[in-house]
Amino acid sequence: MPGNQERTFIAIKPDGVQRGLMGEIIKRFEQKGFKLVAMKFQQAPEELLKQHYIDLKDRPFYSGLVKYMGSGPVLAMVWEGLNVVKTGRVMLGETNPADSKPGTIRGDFCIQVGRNIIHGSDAVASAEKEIELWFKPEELVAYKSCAESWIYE
Ligand code: DAT
Ligand code: MG
Repeated sequence: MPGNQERTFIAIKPDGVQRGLMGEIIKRFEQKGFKLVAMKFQQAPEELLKQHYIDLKDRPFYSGLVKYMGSGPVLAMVWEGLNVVKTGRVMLGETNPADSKPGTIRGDFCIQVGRNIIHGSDAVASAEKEIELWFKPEELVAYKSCAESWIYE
């Protein structure tokens, strides 16, 4: 049962928001059976975005990436469930949409790596760091899902 409480940080980037894909993306995580724990719609401050992508600070696309992420509001979310970090990445597709299979979010809805509409944590440890960066502890909502025993055996 504790494995069912793994959490990942998912963010719909400014292009995903502007293109009206929030509902579609939330729907996929909901229908899969994952549980929404937190959600925040915001114009993210530059400092937060720089910190979020700090591991990429030496890459040539870093400043463009931070600018793109700050070019409009983002929808930050925390989703919970068994293997949600890994499965979430599978649902997203590859970093480059050109390599993403149809049926994945990036495979279905975008074309270029610099406009790939969604972020998802790549490991349990980075998920923990990202959740802490984007949310205060009291913004994570504890509740029991009535579907739980129909999703997990
Ligand atoms: P992911 O978002 O799949 O975890 P990442 O962490 O390696 O990928 O990179 C973060 C974001 O940076 C990625 O979603 C899009 C952008 N990016 C990555 N590689 C890029 C590249 N070669 N050119 C332009 N943008 C890139
Ligand atoms: Mg990444």
